[in-house]
Amino acid sequence: MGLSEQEWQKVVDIWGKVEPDLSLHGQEVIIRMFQNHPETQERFDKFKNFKTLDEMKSSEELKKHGTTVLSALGKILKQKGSHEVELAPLAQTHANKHKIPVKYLEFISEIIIGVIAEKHSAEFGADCQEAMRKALELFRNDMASKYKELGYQG
Ligand code: CUS
Repeated sequence: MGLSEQEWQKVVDIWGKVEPDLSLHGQEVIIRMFQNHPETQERFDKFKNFKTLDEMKSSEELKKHGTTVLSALGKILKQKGSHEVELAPLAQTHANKHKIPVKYLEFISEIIIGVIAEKHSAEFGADCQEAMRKALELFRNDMASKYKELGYQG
């Protein structure tokens, strides 16, 4: 389950390629998420009425949300697994307020990997993808245990 130091380094390095363009990556992730898994869109009052791709693309709010999601995730990844302090408040709001099940975190993890693979194919080889997959799995597992502590079955 844990990642080696080399694996963490791969995760942190690729994140360094994502960060300069966080809002563009974030927008892409959220749009793809809503298109591939429309049920996730329903969770967000401010987004659930979007019907067309154009509507999604031109929404500053959606772009902002994408940035929020990826910056939260970036903070966590950079902790290389020692993310208790960063993760706890996130689990709290996602269990109690947003009600985002672990399944959706699984969806979004795969989409993030897909978006990075597309935009940074040269730097995001199989070993690097594997490291990122493991890091996101760890994140989800820890979110899931926090959810349970908080009484949210997720
Ligand atoms: O916002 C937030 O914060 C979250 C993230 C994390 C936890 C990482 N989210 Cu938002 C999530 C999701 C979305 O957005 C969409 C879909 C699904 C999920």
